[in-house]
Amino acid sequence: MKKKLTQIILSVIVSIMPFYSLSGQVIIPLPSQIVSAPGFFYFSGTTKIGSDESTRIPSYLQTYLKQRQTALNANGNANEIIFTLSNQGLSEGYELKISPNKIHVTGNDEKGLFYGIQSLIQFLQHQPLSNGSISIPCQTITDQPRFGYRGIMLDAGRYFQPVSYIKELLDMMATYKFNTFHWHLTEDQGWRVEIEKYPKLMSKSAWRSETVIGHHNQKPRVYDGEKHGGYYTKADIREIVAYASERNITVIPEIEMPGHATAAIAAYPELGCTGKTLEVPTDWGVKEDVYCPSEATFTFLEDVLTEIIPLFPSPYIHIGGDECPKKQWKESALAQSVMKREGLKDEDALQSYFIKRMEAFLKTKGKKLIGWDEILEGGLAPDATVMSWRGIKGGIEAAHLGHDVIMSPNTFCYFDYYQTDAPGEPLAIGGKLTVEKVYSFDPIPDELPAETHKHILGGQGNIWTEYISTLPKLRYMAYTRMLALSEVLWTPVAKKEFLPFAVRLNKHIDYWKTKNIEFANHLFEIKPTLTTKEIGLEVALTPFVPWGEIRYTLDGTEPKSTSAVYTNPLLLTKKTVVKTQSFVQNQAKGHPISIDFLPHKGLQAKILSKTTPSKTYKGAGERGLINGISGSKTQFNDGEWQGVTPGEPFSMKLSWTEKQSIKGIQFHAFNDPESWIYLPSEATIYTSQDGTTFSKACETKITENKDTKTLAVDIPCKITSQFIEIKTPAMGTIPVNRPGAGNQAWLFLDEIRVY
Ligand code: TNX
Repeated sequence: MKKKLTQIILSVIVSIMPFYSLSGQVIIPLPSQIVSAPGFFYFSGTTKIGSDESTRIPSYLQTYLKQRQTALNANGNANEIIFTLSNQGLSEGYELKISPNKIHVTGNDEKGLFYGIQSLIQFLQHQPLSNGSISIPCQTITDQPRFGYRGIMLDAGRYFQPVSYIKELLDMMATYKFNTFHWHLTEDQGWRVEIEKYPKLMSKSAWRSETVIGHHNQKPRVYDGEKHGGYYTKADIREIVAYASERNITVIPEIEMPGHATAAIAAYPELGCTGKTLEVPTDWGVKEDVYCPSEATFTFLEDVLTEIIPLFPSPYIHIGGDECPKKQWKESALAQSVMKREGLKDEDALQSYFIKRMEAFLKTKGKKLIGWDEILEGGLAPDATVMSWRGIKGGIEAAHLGHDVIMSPNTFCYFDYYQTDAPGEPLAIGGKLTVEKVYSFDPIPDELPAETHKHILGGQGNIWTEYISTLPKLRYMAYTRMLALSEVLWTPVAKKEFLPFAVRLNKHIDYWKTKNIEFANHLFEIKPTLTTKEIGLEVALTPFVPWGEIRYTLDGTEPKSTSAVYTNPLLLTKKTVVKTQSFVQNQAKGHPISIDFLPHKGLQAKILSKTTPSKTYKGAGERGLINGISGSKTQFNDGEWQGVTPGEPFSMKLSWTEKQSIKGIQFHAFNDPESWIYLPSEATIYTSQDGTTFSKACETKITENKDTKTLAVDIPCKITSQFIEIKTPAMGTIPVNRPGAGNQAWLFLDEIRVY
């Protein structure tokens, strides 16, 4: 009900003032508490910017505030902004008291003061300017973060980013109150940090001869023929760390081990298990060349960390630990002898031994270890902090074990995924993660008992860069979702509400555009809800955010400002293409979307039983597999595809009120080994006289087809029956040499057409 009301109020407000904020609220992340008061503070050229002795405000902020005044009224009100430190209250918290004559920013500590100023700056950026002054509505903001760890990770390994790009990212992070920059400095495709003891890391590992163009899965592969690389000198690193520190951001370096290490092994083959000469990889994916657990490797890594540690004041060092294929360890006499020597039962235990040794080393240097959730496999190092990326499972397990956790699940925090299914998006690694989904993230999952909550330090958004090689693309992929995550990590859960956030977000996106920083904006997209009715399919259209109106066509043409305005759900009874788009004041916004409805016998069937899909990939609901709409040809998390929980067979039983004469069944299966999704080996149709006892009617074997992302499986089957069942067996484990080897494969199904 509350949501409904907000929606109505919002649509009224936004239809009058389409792009303005709600009651003056402009700040992202939304503060914990705002108490409005009458009147305005007018910021102008005559506003006095003061500070009492006890405070320390970074000089660049003082400069910013002064600069902001230069274009403003030189004869404005005599008012002032003052800053103080209170030395009480939660760290990073602040109070911003805005009255007609004075703005008083009080920081609970220097960090709090910094964030108070960030909020003030947002007012100066987003409040309207009139008569040469910026009017800020009077109010008292009392604010503090929900989590102490608010991170963004940048992958410098896949592409080297110049220092200036990183500074922009750090500026954005500071504006939106992130306090940790996780810097992924080593990868298969490039080593990015100067280590004096090992010069070949800079001369060889930091460079690759060329890079694959387009998506890694595309065959045949095409390469750009251009040498790519670079590394940060120690001076660069000191510069970044200092720049970050001035913005209340701690930099955590990541030196990956034992996997994702091909670039280093290419320079020093003795670090690998095979001794083979390698080149720095020019394509993506998980590589088999990993560090061998030899003493030479440990010496190398300890030497590297010994040079790294003095550069980074952070209490943590990230050692990676993810995606380490064990094939070479299985085949290596040395690795096997270490296992024997240490009494380790398998290669997972060997990885655990590896990480524990590194943790012990880091401890001698006064540093704590963080690793990706694979470090749970084979046993966690005693004081390790776990960064949960394969969903939240690893985080939950680690918190139960009493370890600290940073939640960074790919399902909510991967900014390299697509942001929409709409066509026209720049190339991304795959998947789909909308800004709304990021916003819905809660780093403390319901299933975690209260006493373990203290172990969830916070969350982190990850910018993996296989497909992000330029600054404009980084902005497009990361910034919009980063703002959503900022609110997840800062704002109290009870205050989080997507629509009001979206209104503020749109304003911020528009503001940055004026500074030539282009964010992605999918806020004008339309979400269809499909409901099967007795005589067809009902299509309800909801705008992502209720701005302007939705227009549509049913004749396959693109919607125009004169096309029909959508008011009520559409009932489709025959093959139809619905095309629809948002319009604000007759201007088309966002992208058009298209719904292709193709009816079949399944639409009128009753579902007798059906395997419950996985919680994460529910598809389009109970009838989603027989709703006349096929899933996307390129993305499995488009809301149509259903993921079957790994390890379970799939079955769906349908019945009709009378016998049907059926010629066959066709269904789609997704095929994306990079994402651990495989085709089923076979599919079988059963029929029944009574809906209880089913017997086999037809079956088909499916052979793997590596080149298509989706496969339409056709099972011709002439039957006359009132009841049918379609079944596929449980999927097996992922073979070695494939991403996710050893895990159970996923099956993704969509439209099961009964014809
Ligand atoms: C998995 S997340 C990886 C990265 C890739 C990323 C792409 C993690 C610890 N490993 O190496 O870049 O997926 O989304």
